[in-house]
Amino acid sequence: MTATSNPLSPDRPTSSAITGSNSPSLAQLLDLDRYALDQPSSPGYRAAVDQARRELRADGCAVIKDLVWSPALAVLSTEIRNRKHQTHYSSQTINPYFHTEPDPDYPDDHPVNTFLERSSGFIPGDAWERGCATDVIFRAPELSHFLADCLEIPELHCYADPLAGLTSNILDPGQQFTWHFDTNDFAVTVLVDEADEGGLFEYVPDIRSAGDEGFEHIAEVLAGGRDGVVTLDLRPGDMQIFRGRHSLHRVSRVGAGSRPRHAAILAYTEKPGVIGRVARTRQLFGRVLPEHEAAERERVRSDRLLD
Ligand SMILES: O=C(O)CCC(=O)C(=O)O
Ligand SMILES: [Fe+2]
Repeated sequence: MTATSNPLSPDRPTSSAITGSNSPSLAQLLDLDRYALDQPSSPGYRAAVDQARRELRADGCAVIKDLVWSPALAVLSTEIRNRKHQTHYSSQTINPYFHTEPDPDYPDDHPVNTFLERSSGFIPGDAWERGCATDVIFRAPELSHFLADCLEIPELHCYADPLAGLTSNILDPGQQFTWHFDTNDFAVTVLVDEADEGGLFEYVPDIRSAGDEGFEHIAEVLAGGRDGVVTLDLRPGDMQIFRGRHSLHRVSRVGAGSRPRHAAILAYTEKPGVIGRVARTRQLFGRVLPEHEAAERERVRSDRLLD
């Protein structure tokens, strides 16, 4: 089907043109005029990469403002709403390291033994069919190439995990994703629907480093301290690249009377073919697939070979 154009701006797509096409093109979804992801040798591309690198070097967080066209944003929002019944919600109390059980080796008021509420849900990877708008963005080689450039790594591959590769993080009214560190080196998020009360992404840049756990400062933040806390100005359509291994972060509680907050989370790995661990997959999605079981058996086998 041919895409109809937007009467206000002939080169830009309309939501109905995007929804009507079997599989939208990247140009229908992302503002390639501004960011030129499809022309890596252009000055526009270089400028975007340089800016993101500066932001990532400064505090581990870069925002690509308005990367998603606004008509495309409406399509992404509809795709999330249409799949929302497949959300796996879970409510747990976790420490910043994603553990749920106390550790008697540490005092009771230590971050390791401080458990706060994570109540949110994920729409899993197998809810998105190939070629839907969210999936087109996730799998676009132009985007993974751009992200690798921003992160200053040679190449990126879509996380091959069938549940955790492409997800949407759902925070309904009253829910929060409390303070934590990520286990991945970086995360890529597109805010699709913002809350009108709460639901803000907050982080404390480099609160820990490879040589220093930063427990004292972490304890202060967990107790409600605001020292060093940055609230990100993230708007629907923005893409965030975030290094969450060293920066404590959270999504603050969405107000009881607010609209829900929906974000698309695009996961990439430096090596191809990576599949997540069984235990973590169950924690986040409440189930595992045969691929997870097979990868776990493979790990055991290769571990034995290495011994
Ligand atoms: O929804 C977000 O913006 C990110 C949530 C988060 O920190 C995570 O999924 O690890
Ligand atoms: Fe996180």
